[in-house]
Amino acid sequence: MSIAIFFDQWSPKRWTEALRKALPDTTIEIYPDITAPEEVTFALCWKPAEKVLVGFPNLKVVQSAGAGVDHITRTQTLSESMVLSRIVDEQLSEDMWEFLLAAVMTQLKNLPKYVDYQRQQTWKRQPYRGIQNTNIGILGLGVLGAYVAERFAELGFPVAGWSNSPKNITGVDSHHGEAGRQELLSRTDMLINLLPLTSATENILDKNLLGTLKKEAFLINVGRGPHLVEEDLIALLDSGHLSGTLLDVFRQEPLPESHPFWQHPKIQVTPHVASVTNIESAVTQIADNYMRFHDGRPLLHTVNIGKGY
Ligand code: NDP
Ligand code: OXD
Repeated sequence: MSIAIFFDQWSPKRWTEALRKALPDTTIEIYPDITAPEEVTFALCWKPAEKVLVGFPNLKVVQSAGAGVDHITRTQTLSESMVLSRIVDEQLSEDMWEFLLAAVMTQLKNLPKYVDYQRQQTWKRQPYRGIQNTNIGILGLGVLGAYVAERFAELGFPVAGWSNSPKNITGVDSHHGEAGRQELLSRTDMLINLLPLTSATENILDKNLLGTLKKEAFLINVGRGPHLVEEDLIALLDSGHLSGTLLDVFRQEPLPESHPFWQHPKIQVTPHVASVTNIESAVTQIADNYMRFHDGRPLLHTVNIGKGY
């Protein structure tokens, strides 16, 4: 039994050191330097190369190094007998909350606009919004969405959320289904996308959905790049529908130099930093999951492979 690490974009160095410390008796290798592929039973992945896992006939557990699993489900063929697991970490929820709070408050008080005005030496007041009259809509009320929804509600924002199944979250209006989504969108001033990327949610942020929002609404996408139909967003922004958007995730990361998002006056770009996995706490979870697998106990934070999240 051994663990193999498949990281196509992140450096595996600190992860490998931490994992070797946590599991000193376990063989841990980094792809492509795997000495015995048939010994690999547990794969730790972040954006693994397309179909790379087929070369490991005895693989039983595929562990995402982050909260999302789309980088695995969209590139690998997982058998029904495999277990897919992900990171769920309180600090990840807290960091997401802090990022979204900063994004929303900055927007409410027009701070990006004043940065532009300063560059033009323009003294001009803008009308601003307060917390009580800013409706927040959140797509996805899972571990992250539910957490941030409750925090926004505690601050006094009117908050509504949308998920597959109804939720009971203090201070949050729960919606589900097509009609529920329409109702949420038509009232929303700030739309936050925290859905996982699955076949059901790909391209969900299109002209129909975004067009249902109020004219002055603002979009924050911290889910995944392929949720968004980029041409639809640009067309809506250019036509004066939507006041702007903050995008943290993209179809191609890093965002290519020539991409129109970089220069668009209504688009703010952040480099996939809304909430970054903490290596130490992630490795503690991963080592725990490995020992659970080793001892035949149920794993933590497993994902329904059929549903894709
Ligand atoms: P969860 O799996 O815990 O939650 C997913 C939520 O989405 C659930 O409420 C689920 O509904 C809902 N959902 C899924 N599919 C649909 C659908 N078709 N229609 C309506 N609702 C749906 O995920 P997390 O909250 O942990 O994470 C969400 C995503 O955030 C991750 O997948 C990742 O893409 C992104 N992320 C981004 C980061 C960043 O830095 N930008 C950092 C970490 C994560 P139900 O509860 O009813 O099943
Ligand atoms: C994650 C992410 O899924 O960083 O953890 O986006």
